[in-house]
Amino acid sequence: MPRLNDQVRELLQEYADLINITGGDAFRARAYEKAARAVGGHSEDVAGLDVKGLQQIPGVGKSTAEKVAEYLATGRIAALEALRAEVPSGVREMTAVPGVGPKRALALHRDLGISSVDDLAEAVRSDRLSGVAGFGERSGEKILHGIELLRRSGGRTLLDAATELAEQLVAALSAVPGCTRCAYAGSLRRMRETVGDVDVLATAADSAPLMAALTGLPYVAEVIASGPTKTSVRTTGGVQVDLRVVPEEDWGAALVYFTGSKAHNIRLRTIAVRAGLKLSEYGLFRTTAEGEGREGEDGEKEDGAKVASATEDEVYAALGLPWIAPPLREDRGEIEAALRGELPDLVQESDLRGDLHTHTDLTDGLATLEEMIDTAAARGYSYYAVTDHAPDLVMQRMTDEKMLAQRERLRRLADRHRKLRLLHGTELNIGPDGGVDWPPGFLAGFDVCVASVHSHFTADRAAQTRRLIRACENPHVHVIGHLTTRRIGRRGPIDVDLDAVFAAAARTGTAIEINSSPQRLDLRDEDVLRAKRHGVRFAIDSDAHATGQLAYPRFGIGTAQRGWLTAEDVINTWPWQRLKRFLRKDALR
Ligand code: DGT
Ligand code: CA
Ligand code: CA
Ligand code: ZN
Repeated sequence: MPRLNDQVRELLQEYADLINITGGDAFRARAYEKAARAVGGHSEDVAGLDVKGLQQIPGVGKSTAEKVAEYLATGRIAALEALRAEVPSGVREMTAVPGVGPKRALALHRDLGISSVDDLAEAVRSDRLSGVAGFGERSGEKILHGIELLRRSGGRTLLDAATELAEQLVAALSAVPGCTRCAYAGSLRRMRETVGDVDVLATAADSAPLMAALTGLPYVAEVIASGPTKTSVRTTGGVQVDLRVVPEEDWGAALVYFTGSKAHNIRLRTIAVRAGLKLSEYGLFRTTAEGEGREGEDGEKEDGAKVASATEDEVYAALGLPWIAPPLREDRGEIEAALRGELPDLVQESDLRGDLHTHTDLTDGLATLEEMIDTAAARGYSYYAVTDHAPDLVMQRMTDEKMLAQRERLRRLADRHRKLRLLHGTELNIGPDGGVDWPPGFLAGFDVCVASVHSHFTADRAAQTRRLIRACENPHVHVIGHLTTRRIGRRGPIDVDLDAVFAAAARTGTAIEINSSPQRLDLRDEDVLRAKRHGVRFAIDSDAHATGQLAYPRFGIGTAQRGWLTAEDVINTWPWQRLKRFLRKDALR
């Protein structure tokens, strides 16, 4: 839950935006905007303040104070609700797209019926904006770029874009003469679902050629700071990159330090101090009570004796710990587990034997059945499920006939793919009451059924919980797809009692998906940890809608590792015979 002041700031900002969008007094809008910032930045919690007290905050006038007081007392602001009713929330999101703004957003909504950022992108791509007043020839391009920037918003970048950038950087810097080692660190190495910036670490005797190579890259738009040990730049895509160059002998200590997380590092330093050592990005050193050595940053004396620094293994070992995999380095119990010798044997991408959630051009995929299957075969899988959308997702126009014809076509392809077991499946829609698209007789014809929520996102907690538990209890539902339906940076999760759903999934032998699409990564890491405690099994799937997306599981694997999963927890690492037994849902028979 955000701080109350931040909640109030958001509401006032929204109110200001809505005034602008609806063509209200620009002066008033600006006053609310200013008040929003004032409340957000105010050091005292607004919770304890009355109208008078609120007005003491510089920039907060009487009518703002009254609205805030109303919110504190009732949990809502009537005037805001009234404006919200006039403007779809998607239109407000559109105003945030650079190059659109309130007036244009409203015009697009009124004249073209565009009511979300997604609609807007679609309209640009299908050329619906050309000829509309105020939109010149290059506007479309600018808007698409603006949408991309917005989607990175909150300053954070999605994992696929960050990974691609980091791999390019590492390749470019590794090729610089004198560079002996180069890798990315930070939250990206820990496989967090989004990254704030990309941290790259390199070793060289002379850092200058590496720094010059970075600032000279064609996709570097701005040099934020540059020095002998650290250079920061911003790419044309808006992502910040921090490059640090250290002597080769300090690689391990620097890699531990810059991989983080900060919380993990703090725990390591505490362990070091207790052992009479000092850990920094330069190495692990012995400290002496009143030594002669040079003074460290925090005033402790070092006697100069370096205990470890060349490799991560060496640094952890000197602290009495085994090497800890980066996705675990969040101070979520990994230090304790390491001390007990109980670190999990994390699931790896190479453990995956198949993909259980994929689409073709029969519904909203871009590639044909044959193309998807050929790509899956090239990945070396031993089984592969095609799971196109079921009929209740009306825009996909699925019919029984189309589904059965696809099954025939898939069965015929089996001859061409003797090493790859082809599974015919579907992605069912979990209805508001937990029912799914087809009757049991038809469902029984599928090898595997994923069931997902694609509608009624705003149902209340009790209803969402009930519908998902009922889906788990369906003997034909094997996997719950993208359980919370969130889209990172664009749509929040549904309100659901996850523990109740996890318990039902464990009890009924229903797997929960880790949807590997970098836009979803649903379940997220901390919920994976929780689900595992309930004894839930997982499926790490691509939800691919194109051949290239069959590579997405590398991101889902990151989330699974951050959730401490082992191969045993993940049904699509199992040999086919074992998976086949799981798909019978014996618990319900
Ligand atoms: P991000 O970029 O927000 O997704 O997250 P990180 O973890 O990549 O954070 P970043 O880029 O600020 O710093 C990279 C690593 O450097 C971080 O994980 C741990 C280390 N680090 C940075 N600042 C500090 C600090 O003040 N204390 C400690 N112990 N470590 C730090
Ligand atoms: Ca970072
Ligand atoms: Ca950084
Ligand atoms: Zn889906």
